[in-house]
Amino acid sequence: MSLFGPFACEIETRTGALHPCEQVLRRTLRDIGAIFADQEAVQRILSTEGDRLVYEVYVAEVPERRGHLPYCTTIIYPGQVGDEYHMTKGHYHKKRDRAEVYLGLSGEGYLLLQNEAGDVRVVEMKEGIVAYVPPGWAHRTANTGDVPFVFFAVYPGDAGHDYGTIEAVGFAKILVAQAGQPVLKDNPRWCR
Ligand code: PAN
Ligand code: ZN
Repeated sequence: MSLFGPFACEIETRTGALHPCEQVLRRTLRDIGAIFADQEAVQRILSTEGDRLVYEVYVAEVPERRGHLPYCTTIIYPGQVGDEYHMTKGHYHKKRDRAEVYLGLSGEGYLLLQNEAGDVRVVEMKEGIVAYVPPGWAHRTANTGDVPFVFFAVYPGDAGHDYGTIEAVGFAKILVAQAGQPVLKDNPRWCR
């Protein structure tokens, strides 16, 4: 079904399910293990517990082209890899001057942002918090709570996604649990 005219979708705010949607992306630890700082923990989990679902994205049926505003929901399941919280891969927009808006729907987490000068910012998120991702800032989210962290995102249709830059250099900071609280630390694997 192609919905190029006006239409509405429904979001189940606890689970993040979006109906109707174009596709559901599922990211498991086996797929995205390389993003975590503690690679021994990744291997230990995979060999003792097996693979696990880290996050899902429900993508609305909106064309990814100029003039449209594609949107999606992201659900990050609670959990840690070593001390580091479950998180998304993170990306820049291919067109660096394209911004994005996130709206927290349920659970709690942090938005981590980093620009190409290596400056890092964090925004704490929960239900009802609207976070702005300005042009030129890479962005990643982490679940710091015990239940799924769900948020809505909307971005310009011609933004594009550049995952390669973050895959290559990572983020300068990581979000880890210390005595049960989220703490921002230098990323030992950051290459710059
Ligand atoms: C978000 C993200 C989503 C998943 O919709 O795409 O949270 O994160 P990754 O794309 O980094 O895997 C967004 O920022 N879109 O532009
Ligand atoms: Zn984005």
